[in-house]
Amino acid sequence: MKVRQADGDEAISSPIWISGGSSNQHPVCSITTPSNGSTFSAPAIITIGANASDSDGSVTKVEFYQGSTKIGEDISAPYSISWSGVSAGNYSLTVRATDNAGSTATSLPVSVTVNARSITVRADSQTKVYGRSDPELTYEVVSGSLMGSDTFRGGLSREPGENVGEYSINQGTLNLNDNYIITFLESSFTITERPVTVTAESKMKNFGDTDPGLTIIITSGRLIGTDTFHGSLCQGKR
Ligand SMILES: [Ca+2]
Ligand SMILES: [Ca+2]
Repeated sequence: MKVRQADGDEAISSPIWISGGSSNQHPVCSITTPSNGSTFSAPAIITIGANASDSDGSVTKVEFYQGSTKIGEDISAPYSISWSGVSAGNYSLTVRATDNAGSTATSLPVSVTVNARSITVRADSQTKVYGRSDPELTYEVVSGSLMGSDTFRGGLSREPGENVGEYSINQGTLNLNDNYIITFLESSFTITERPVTVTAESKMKNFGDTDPGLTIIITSGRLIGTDTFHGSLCQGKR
């Protein structure tokens, strides 16, 4: 731009671009794919395609947005990007075209939904003998699958208790990232009776003496913690 100063000298500024000047037509653009309301499964790879044109010049770039966040651009037709690793959620997509004169235009938005993946996990049923330590609580995926390098976090837990009986195995802290909805199927944890073999010790007495105390010894297995035998032995004739 040339400027005449008060003293009559002329100065030349660096170039000034005037966006959307009256002589330049704005470009036009629209999203061609995905269609409005499309759904995907997380983590999604979404190909976004756009048309863009400029009636009195050329399109120099098309930028792709999710909300106000730019997710990519393409400088040559056909205009498209692959948006990958998209988490579950709702997104509003737009494209913005720029022409050779620096004028821009933004498309109408397209809404897409990325759904969390369904996965069903079932606890394996477990048993242990009374007094033993718990086996590892394991599970299996009975429907759905993990994507890529996704892994489970945390682990199962069971209803507390150490006596003989049946307890439930529940989800505990087992979890996945927000791209999944877990359905958990509980299973049972059974504590079984502990086998203990006892043998009465042989006793003798002389005729007329009082009976000696009858005693037992454990010949296989053992008692747990402070457990004791109840009741008493009876004597029979042999
Ligand atoms: Ca133009
Ligand atoms: Ca291209």
